[in-house]
Amino acid sequence: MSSSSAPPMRDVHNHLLFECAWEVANKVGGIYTVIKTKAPVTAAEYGDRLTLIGPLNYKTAPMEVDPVEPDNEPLRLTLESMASRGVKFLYGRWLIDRAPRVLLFDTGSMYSKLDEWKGDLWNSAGIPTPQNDHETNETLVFGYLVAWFLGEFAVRERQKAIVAHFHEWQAGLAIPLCRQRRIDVTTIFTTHATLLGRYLCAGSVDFYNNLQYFDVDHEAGKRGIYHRYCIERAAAHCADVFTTVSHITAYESEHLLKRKPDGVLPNGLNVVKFSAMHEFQNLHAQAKNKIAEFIKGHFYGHYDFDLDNTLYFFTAGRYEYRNKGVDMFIEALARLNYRLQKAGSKTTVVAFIIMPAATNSYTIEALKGQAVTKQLRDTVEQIQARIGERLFERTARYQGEAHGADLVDPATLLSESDKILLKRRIFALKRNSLPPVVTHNMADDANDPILNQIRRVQLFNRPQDRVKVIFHPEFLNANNPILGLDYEEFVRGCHLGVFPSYYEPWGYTPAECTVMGVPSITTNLSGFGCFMEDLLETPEQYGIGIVDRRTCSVEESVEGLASSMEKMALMNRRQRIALRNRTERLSDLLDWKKLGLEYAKARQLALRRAYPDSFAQEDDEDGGLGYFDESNSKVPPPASIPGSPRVRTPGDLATLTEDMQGLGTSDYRGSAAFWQAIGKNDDEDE
Ligand code: G6P
Ligand code: 1S3
Repeated sequence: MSSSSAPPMRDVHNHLLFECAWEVANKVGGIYTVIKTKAPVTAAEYGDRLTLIGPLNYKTAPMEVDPVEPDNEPLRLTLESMASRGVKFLYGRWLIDRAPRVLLFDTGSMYSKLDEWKGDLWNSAGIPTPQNDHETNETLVFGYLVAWFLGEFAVRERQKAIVAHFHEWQAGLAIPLCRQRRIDVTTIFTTHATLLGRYLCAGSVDFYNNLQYFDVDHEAGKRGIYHRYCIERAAAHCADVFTTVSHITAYESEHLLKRKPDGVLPNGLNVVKFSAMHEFQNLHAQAKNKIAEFIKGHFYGHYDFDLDNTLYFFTAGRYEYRNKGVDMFIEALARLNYRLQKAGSKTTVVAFIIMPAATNSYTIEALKGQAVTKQLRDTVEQIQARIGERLFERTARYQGEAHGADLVDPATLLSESDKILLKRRIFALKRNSLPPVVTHNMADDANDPILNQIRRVQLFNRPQDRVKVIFHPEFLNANNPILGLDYEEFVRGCHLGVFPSYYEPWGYTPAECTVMGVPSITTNLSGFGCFMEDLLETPEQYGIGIVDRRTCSVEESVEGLASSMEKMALMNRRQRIALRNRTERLSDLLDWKKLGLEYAKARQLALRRAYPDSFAQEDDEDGGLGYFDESNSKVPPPASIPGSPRVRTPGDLATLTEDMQGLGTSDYRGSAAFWQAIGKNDDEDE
C-alpha cells in the first residue's frame, strides 16, 4: 500500500494532482460534464500542479487540445522515456476555461502489449479479460499506460506528494496496479454508477429492496460482465479513498462493490450569474416563443389551442427507457390528460421527449408542418407590406372629410388577389391526419418502447387531448431544420423538466434545469433528488418535485407524478414566475465553487492516509481539524437575495469531515441528519 512504502517527507501541501477519466477531453456522457465543468475550479486551486489524464481520440482532440511542450523536468523525462518505448500521447492545454494541462494517451499505440498485460493482470490479480471485449481492452491498455506513467513520474519527482484521482471503472485499473507496484502516490476512486446496478435496474428487478441479497459474482457472470466487475471492484478496494457521487450510489456501492465509500462528492455545475437578476426570466420568454413557433408548424391544421395558455414539459437524456423513468412519465401524462379533460381545463400541456434513438431522418409530415406555416408567415408578411403601402398612399392623398370620403375604408385594404393567396395558404394547412407524436422515421418503429407506450395510453395529439406529446429522437441542435434550438435554450423555454428515474446515481438534467431557473421533478432514487431532499425542508416550494419511488408502489408513484404535473398545470403565470425565481436561487447550492470543496476534502483525506506523519505536527498544533474545521466552511446565504435557503455545503456535514476528525468509518446515510433546516422563502417575487 502506498502509505507503508512512502518515503517520509514528500511535500503534502504543494502536492501534485493527476485527475484521470475516460472522458477527459472526450465526450461520451455525464462524466465529461463533471470533468469539464469542474476543471476550472480545480485549475484555479492548483494552477500547473494539475494534469488531467485521458485517452487520445484523434478525431476530437485537435478541437479540444492545444499541444504544448512539457515544462518540468520529471514530466519531460517520463514522457520521453515512454515515447522511446513506442507510447504515443498528446500533451497540451485543454481549450476550456483556465486551460488546464491534459495528457492524452493513444491506447492504439500499445496494443502490441495487450496479451502481455492481460497475462500480467490474470497472474497478479486473478482478473480475466476475454479477447473480444473492446471496451475492456481499451480499459486495460489505458490503465497500464497510466500506471506506467505514474510509476516513472513518481520516481523522478521525489519532492512533492502526488494525488491520483480516478473516475469510473474505465479509468480505475491503474489503481490496483499502483498498489501492487507500490508506486508512491495516493489514490482516490470515484464511481459514478456501478456496473451491476445499471445492468440489474435495466431489467425487471426490484433493485433497492434486494440490494443486500444479490450474489454479485453470479449476477455479473450471468450478464457477461464479470471481468469488468472485477476491475471496478479492485479499483474500489485498492484506492486509498473511495467515493461516489450520491448517498444512494454510496449505499448501492457498499452492497455491490463491498466497500463502504469514505464519502460523497456531489456533482456541480459552472453557475453563470447574470448581472440583471431577472435576465433568466427574459430568456425564458424568448426561448418559449421559439418553441411556440415550432408548435404552430407541428400542429398545423390542428392549431386550435391557446399558446398563451400552453405549458411545455420535457424529459431528456440517454435512451434508457426504464432507468430514466420514461415509462412512468408517459403513463403519468395520460393521467394528467384525463384529469385536465375532466376538469374542463383550457390549459394545454405539450410534453417533449428528447432521447436519441436510431432513425432515418425527419418524417415528411414533420418537415411539411414547418414548411407550410413558414409559407403562410411569408405570405402574411408580403400582404402586410402591401396593406401598409396602400394605407400610406391613401393617407398621403387624403383631402379631408370635406371631400366626402372616410379616412380609409378597412374593407378595401385587402385586395382580391391577396384573399386568393391567403385561401391557398389556408388550404395547404388542411390535413387528414393527427399531428405526429414523433418527428423522425424510427429505424424500428414497431418495437420502440417509447412509441409503444404512447400507443398503449393513446396520447395521439387529438383535438380533445389537453396533453400533446412530441417525441424528438435526436439531441437538439440550433441548426436542426425543426425545433432548431440548442438544448440550453430549449430548457430555458420550457416550464417543467420531468425526470422520474429509477436508476440515476446523480442526474445532471434536473440540476441543469435548476441553475436555469426551470422547475423540475425527479425522484428519491436519483442522487440529485436525495441531495435536494436532504438540503431543503420543502423542495417543492423551490420548484424541485421529488416523486417517491422508494417506499411507494408503482401505482402510487405514477399518481404522485401526475399530481405534481397537475399542480404545475394549474398555476397561473404570476405563480410560475415566482416559482422560477425561487428555483433559480438554488443554483448556488450546485456551484462547483462550493461543491469543489468536497473534492478538496477527499484529496486531503487521501494525503493523510498515505502520509500521516506529514500531518502529525500540524494536528498537534491545531487540534487536528485544520482545513476541515466545520466552522470554516459554512456558507452564509447571499445577502443580496433575501429568502435564499440557509445551508451549509453538503460536505460541511459530510462523512469525509468525520473521518478527518478520527471518527472512523463514516456513516454517509446518517450524515443527512446533521443537515441544517432551510429557511422558508416568504418572498414570492410576484
Ligand atoms: C418571464 C418574462 C415575462 C413573461 C413570463 C411568461 O417571466 O419575464 O415577461 O410573461 O416569462 O411566463 P410563463 O410561465 O407564462 O411562460
Ligand atoms: C452517470 O452517467 P449516466 O447518465 O450513465 O454519471 C453522471 C455523472 O456523475 C451521473 O449524473 C449519472 O446519473 C450517471 O448515469
